[in-house]
Amino acid sequence: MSFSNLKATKHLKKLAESPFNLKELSPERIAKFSAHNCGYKLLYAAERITEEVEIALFELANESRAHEKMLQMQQGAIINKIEGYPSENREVLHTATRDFFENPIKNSNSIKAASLAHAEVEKLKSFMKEIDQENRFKCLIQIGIGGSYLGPQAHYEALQLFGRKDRNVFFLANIDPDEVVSVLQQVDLSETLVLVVSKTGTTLETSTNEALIRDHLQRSGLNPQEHMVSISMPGSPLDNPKQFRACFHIWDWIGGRYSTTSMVGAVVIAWACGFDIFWEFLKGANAMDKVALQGSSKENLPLLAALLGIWNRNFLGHASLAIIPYSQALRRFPAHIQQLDMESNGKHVDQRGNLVDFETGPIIWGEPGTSAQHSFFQLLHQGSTIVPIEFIGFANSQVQQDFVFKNSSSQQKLLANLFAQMIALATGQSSDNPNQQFSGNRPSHLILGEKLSPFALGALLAFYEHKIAFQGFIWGINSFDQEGVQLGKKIADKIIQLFQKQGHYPLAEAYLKEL
Ligand code: G6Q
Repeated sequence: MSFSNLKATKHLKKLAESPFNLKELSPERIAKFSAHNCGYKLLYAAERITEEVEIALFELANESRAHEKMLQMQQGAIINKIEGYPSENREVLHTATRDFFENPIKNSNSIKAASLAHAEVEKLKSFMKEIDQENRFKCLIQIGIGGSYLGPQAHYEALQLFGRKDRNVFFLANIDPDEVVSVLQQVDLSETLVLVVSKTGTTLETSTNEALIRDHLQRSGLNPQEHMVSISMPGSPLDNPKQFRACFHIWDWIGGRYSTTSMVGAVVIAWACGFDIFWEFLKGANAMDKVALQGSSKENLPLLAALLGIWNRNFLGHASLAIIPYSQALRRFPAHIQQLDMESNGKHVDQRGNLVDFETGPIIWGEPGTSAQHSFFQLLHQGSTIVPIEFIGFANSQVQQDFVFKNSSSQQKLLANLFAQMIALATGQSSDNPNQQFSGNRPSHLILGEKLSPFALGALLAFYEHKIAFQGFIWGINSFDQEGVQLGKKIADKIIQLFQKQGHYPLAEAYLKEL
């Protein structure tokens, strides 16, 4: 049954006519609307819900069989499909890339996938030993775009403080020639390892940048094969040991944006931070995968977050969602979640190909706090559009080296600001001066951890992956394809051909004439 026709949807619509007034925020409410699991607390008293809404949201999850679909996903059912139409028709098994710890999922598809993924991890371990013994490479350039860039970059940066100080990482994603120049200016190619990451091995930006770097290596008198490593699907143009000193694999059952825990993110993290850090990161992701299977209760944190998001999107009508980590290490995390969410749930048909008659994924964006407070928070407090916020915070700093100034530490100041924002947005302020009035009732919640360890980062990544998947299950859409990016690519290919034919800047008119 479609999302719009579910009994719980109708009930929630009624309840949304009088959402909770956040000006009544109280300590009891904060205690009541909180849940914890896997080292995280989800504090959601500043969402406009009541107990009745919470119960109805879980009814929605049950009616749409969200929990059952999560189990099917992790067991390797073919869920990346649109019934009755040509579609990717694949399993969605990114969880298998870390399912080698306690109680692995038992199903032939997932067991097979996990054993393939585990073999790659073992291969990585030996490769890292070899590279460490050589002690030659001081820089690494990761060439790749989209899912082969955003997740690896966000998570490498989040773990950078645990990394080796003598190793520098650069990412080359864009096809903009200035980016190539900028990276080349910062590295000595003779000391550089180059990872070429492309699941398909055919992406225009990545193939172009690979060719440019290969050419520079050759022109510097170096042997590209000694410097380059590939990560792609078996049989792809990059899966070629004659051209790469090592070829790591991913498979079509791992979506690009869900590939951070596969070799796509593994090689750079293990090289920069050490294999053990990467292993802990995987363990954290796996622990949250298990939480997502825990059933339909608030301890299932990704499901709870999915439901809160649906409340804001479908029942309170908020079109946008800001992700604000109070952690500088997570500076690129919102960009990764932006792709993860918008490419997964920015869909207009359901899994049977019918146009949906309800809203799907919101517009996702964000930057770290407190910097964001000095930028766009004005609009969040007093603008004419209400933007719900997901805050991310940690009780302790990442490396526990804090600084006391004026009787409080920097970490305390950071957290104080986070809590202050949540309270100000929720409760607002009345004033005789209209310009200093804050309407309040601007919803948010907080996912709060102890410290951003590699384990906690893995758990946070999986928390978002599963939150997004749960929303897709409840909406009945396919969160795992990305047809929406194809049309622009096709047109760009034709315009490139026009460049080749005409040798000068082709106007849009020239393209439109050829149509
Ligand atoms: C992610 C998308 C997309 C993809 C890039 C790069 O889910 O599919 O962002 O990751 O287009 O693709 P390749 O890894 O195949 O180069």
